Amino acid sequence: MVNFSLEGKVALVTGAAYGIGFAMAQALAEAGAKIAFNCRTQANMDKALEAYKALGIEAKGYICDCTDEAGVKAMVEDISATLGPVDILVNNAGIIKRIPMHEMAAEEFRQVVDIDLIAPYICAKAVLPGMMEKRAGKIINVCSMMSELGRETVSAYAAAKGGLKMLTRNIASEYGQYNIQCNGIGPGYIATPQTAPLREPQADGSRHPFDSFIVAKTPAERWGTPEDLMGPIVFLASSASDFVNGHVLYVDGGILAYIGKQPK
Ligand code: NAP
Ligand code: GCO
Repeated sequence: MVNFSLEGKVALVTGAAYGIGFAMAQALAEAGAKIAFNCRTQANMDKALEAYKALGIEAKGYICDCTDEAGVKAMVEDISATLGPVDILVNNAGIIKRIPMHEMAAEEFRQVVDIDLIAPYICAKAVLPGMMEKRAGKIINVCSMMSELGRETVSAYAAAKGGLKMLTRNIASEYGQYNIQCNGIGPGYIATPQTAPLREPQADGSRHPFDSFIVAKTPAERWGTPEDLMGPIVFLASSASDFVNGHVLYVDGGILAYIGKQPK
């Protein structure tokens, strides 16, 4: 029988105070996993803990910047000591800076790569020893349309998310022998705080041009919601996907398959 249950598993979802990470953590909890998550501010932590509690989820929260290798190591050690070794890591934490590349300071480019690519490496490195010892583990990296496509102003983000796709494939290649599966999940355009600037109504009340552009580029003719990621993440975190490795599961309403709505 296909098993989607996560009973007895410990999941760490990075950046899961809100947005896509919160929804994925909720899904993993509903499938039976114990949840740990991190974010960078006490204010977001407090709000997140309230939100998890309202859903009946006893999430364990950590104030930890995913780029801080010592902090991540300490967080993973504390999770192991209190909840148990991490069975499932979802590298969700991420930022974007929308700046034309020729105007982007190298420091800004580095910050995006640091959080969106180096931090997933840091977090994966922290959980791998425990997974190798157990000879079982799931690492899921949150990729993007920009793992496959480019667009104006997101050079650093696309470089990082493209790199994250290849890091996913490399972890899968190097650690598959330990029964560790590493896959990516690639959301399309999802309505969260990260994309709010792309959906804000114009001063005259009309739709943001990018909002209309994305709806025209999506066969489903809508933006995705964080809830659209809940089923796919349970699949990738469960034994139902034990022979799926190095794959990026795109959850995009069909954007990558579609040339875009023809002008009328
Ligand atoms: P979001 O609403 O901006 O949330 C990002 C989360 O990451 C927040 O919880 C934030 O918490 C946390 N975070 C950021 N930097 C961090 C760091 N250095 N250490 C720890 N936590 C950090 O973004 P989202 O839309 O939910 O996106 C989540 C992930 O999905 C990101 O990797 C994003 O690139 C990816 N994605 C988003 C979309 C989309 O359309 N929304 C599509 C494809 C992929 P704090 O600020 O409190 O630390
Ligand atoms: C952008 C958006 C996208 C989404 C997502 C698409 O500015 O183009 O923020 O990058 O966040 O990554 O999959």
